[in-house]
Amino acid sequence: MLCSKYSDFTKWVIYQIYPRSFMDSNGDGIGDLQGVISKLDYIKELGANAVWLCPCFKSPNEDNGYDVADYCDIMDEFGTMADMDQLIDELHKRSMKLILDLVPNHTSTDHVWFRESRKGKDNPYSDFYYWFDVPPNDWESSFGGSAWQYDEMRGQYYLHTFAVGQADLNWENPAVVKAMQDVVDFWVDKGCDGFRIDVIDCISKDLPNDRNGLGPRLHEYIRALFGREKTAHLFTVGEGHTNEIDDIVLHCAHDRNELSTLFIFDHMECGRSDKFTPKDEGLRALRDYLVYWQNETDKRDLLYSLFIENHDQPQMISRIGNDRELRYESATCIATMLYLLKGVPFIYQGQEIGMPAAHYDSIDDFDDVECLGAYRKYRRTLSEEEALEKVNFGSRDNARHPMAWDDSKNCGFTDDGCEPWLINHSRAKEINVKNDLNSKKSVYRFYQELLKLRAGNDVLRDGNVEVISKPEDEFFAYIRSLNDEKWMVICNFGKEQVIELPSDCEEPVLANLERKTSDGLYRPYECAVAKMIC
Ligand code: ISL
Ligand code: CA
Repeated sequence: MLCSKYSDFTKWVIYQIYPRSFMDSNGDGIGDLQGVISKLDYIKELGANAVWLCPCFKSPNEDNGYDVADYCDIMDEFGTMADMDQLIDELHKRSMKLILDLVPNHTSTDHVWFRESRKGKDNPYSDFYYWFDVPPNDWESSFGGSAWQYDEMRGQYYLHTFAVGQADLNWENPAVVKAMQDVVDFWVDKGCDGFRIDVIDCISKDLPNDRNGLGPRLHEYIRALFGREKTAHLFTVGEGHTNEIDDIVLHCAHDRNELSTLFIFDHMECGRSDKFTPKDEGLRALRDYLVYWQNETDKRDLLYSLFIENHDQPQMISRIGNDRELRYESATCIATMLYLLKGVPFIYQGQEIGMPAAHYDSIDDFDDVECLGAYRKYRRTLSEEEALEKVNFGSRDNARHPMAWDDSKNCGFTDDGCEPWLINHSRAKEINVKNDLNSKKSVYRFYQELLKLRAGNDVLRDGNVEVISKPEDEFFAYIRSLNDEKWMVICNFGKEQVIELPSDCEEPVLANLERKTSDGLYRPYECAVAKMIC
């Protein structure tokens, strides 16, 4: 049996960085690796001990790095391999881990594999991609339009599940499997500690048949990457799109030698009826998903990924919380709800200062390839104003604006004299790291306390979870227990109310508002964590 890989991962706290938007070190308006290095202490002091970097490999940036042109080289704008070596070194010096973003489903059409492949049917790369004389099905690209693109040079169609510049690799070809193993090994040799794997469940396809769930050889391919002696120690989190527990077991059960964990996405639908349409619901919706998945993963001893934000999602706080008057309360209450459950925490850049969604008045202020496609579609039936509302609500740009470090013109992300690659966050002057740290209601400091508590407390990390609030309650209360020790976590939703708890607790060691245990009144989004008197 290859892995003892699961036991320690609940001690990891992973901070996700979108490098393009995190910190610019050289005044060209684009975040870079030196920028990341300059902020490692900020991340460590928050309480994270691992960094997941979104793709930082050579890329023409049709989809911000998810179109990789060379997996073993660094994107020009982000720096050099020397910068990456230094970053790995600086992380390890701080006892922090590095998780890279592996994109195995597709390459950029600028990748040398594709450039060779399109030349004809008889070169070593000719079968690296899916080529057909006529599209064998009517699949649509996730970003709109047909998923099949005619290539003049080759005189055939190739598959692109995402943008036209992202050609799907043909994993049926053993040379593709080998090439991707080499990529993984290259980074493991450099000291990379784990991978987030982009759209992992897309890599096996059943062509020319229609898409019918997970491809037939998926597990074989995952094991080819991560079930080997060389890779068994890695932390691996797959970006999957299944919500079926049986599929998740097949990916993540201990004896499968596949992945450490999988992002499960259904709770990300909280507060919306589709990607671009809001739905009026609050923290209760999130609680229901969390309770369900805690039960399911616990029963099967699977590692659950605790996350509510990433670079593809408009901020959760704006959908289910109050991101105006009660922004601090909402942000800290949601964090408490989530991160004291069982699993491995992920924090997306800006979440730790309670950054909400942004808002703009012109489509010219948007960049995200997905939302521009959606805008064009909406404009066929909606007014400009209505279509803009849709895009403001659902655009992935929400999570991709430059990180707001202070309240200067370019919010400390880049020199004030230059243009950031994407417009500054519309609320950056008000909400930024500097203002947050100066505030009595600092979301960052609350996160610090929360993560410190979790780090030093086996019960809150690994203990059993017992939910004591009822489904109809407008609050969430759960007990974590291990051996004879018990801790209570109480999170009130949007309304003020008296919450009667079944047993006695000591004074809370963590709360987002000042409170006493004797007082049963909870204000909106108030939360508290206390040791129980057993
Ligand atoms: O972003 C989404 C919804 O808005 C998702 O459907 C997303 O497209 C899907 O989760 C795949 O995402 C990943 O691969 C894409 C890339 O654009 C995303 O940034 C990445 O997270 C293609 O590589
Ligand atoms: Ca730069």
